[in-house]
Amino acid sequence: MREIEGIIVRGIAGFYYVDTEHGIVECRARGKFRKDNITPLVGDIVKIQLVSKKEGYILNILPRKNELIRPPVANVDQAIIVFAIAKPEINRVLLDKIIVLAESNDIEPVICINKIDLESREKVNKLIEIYKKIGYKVVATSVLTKEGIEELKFYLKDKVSFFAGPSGVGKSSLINSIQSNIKLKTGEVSKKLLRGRHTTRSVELLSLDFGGYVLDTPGFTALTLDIAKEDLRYYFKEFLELQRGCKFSSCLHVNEPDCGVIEAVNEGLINRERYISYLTLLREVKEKEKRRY
Ligand SMILES: Nc1nc2c(ncn2[C@@H]2O[C@H](COP(=O)(O)OP(=O)(O)OP(=O)(O)O)[C@@H](O)[C@H]2O)c(=O)[nH]1
Ligand SMILES: [Mg+2]
Ligand SMILES: [Zn+2]
Repeated sequence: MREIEGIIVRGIAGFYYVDTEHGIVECRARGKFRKDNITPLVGDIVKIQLVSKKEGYILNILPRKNELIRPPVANVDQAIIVFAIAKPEINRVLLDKIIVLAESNDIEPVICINKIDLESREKVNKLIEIYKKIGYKVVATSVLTKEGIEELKFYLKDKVSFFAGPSGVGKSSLINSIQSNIKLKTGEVSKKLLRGRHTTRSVELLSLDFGGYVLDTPGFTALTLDIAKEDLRYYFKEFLELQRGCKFSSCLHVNEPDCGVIEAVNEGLINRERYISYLTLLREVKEKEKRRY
């Protein structure tokens, strides 16, 4: 019987659906990795043994590049961090928090500002320039006018990407607009709260015609950062150079004397909102550490 390689795109009740050169193969897990207590994850590259054209079993899981808990997925290359320019209003602290989460998991962030049809180009540009200047990939999109969709496709090509962001920002709508055979459920933004109605649930990698996979995720309201307070500063990319100017190498850039980061904020070299996000997240991380003892 033939052994082939593929990627797990979906798992339900002990069955794993593996995308291979011969199409999707339904597999059970039977390999020695079961003894090691490793559970196959969506995104895992696996060796499978075919027992028929469309059925087989997983023999081996190849080493993972990374592994996320929520959503449970392995080998993610990049996070498409989606926020809307309006409806719902953008939350900059949450945006910066998701960037930190991605960076700390070795996942490249790509920032996608959606619903640009709802605001002036000026407001959109002002926002995206802040992140472009730091060195992030940024794409401004509208599902309505199709602006930016080709650029988004360019970023998705040949990569495993997951879409993250609050509910109602248009993650599922964006994925639908990328490829006509994908028809994810999308929801109306609730008029009362301007909050979406969590329309996305299952963990499934969707295969793109032009190469690559995407994973839709449900929007969230709360996210916890599991990093040490001393490490947070390293995930704000634009601080890296400037914090060498701090008097103390242990400087957390809060109120220490001769702080290169605070100076840079005052000189306009670091965006003030980004610095406020840093302070807010630092407080959050400190609180969390305190509760641990
Ligand atoms: N004006 C405008 N509306 C959009 C755009 N993209 C999505 N929407 C609308 O925003 C609402 C929410 O879209 P969804 O795609 O369901 O949002 P989501 O991020 O997947 O939400 P969850 O699955 O709840 O996390 C829907 O009513 C969409 O039609 C856009 O570019 N412009
Ligand atoms: Mg959705
Ligand atoms: Zn400092």
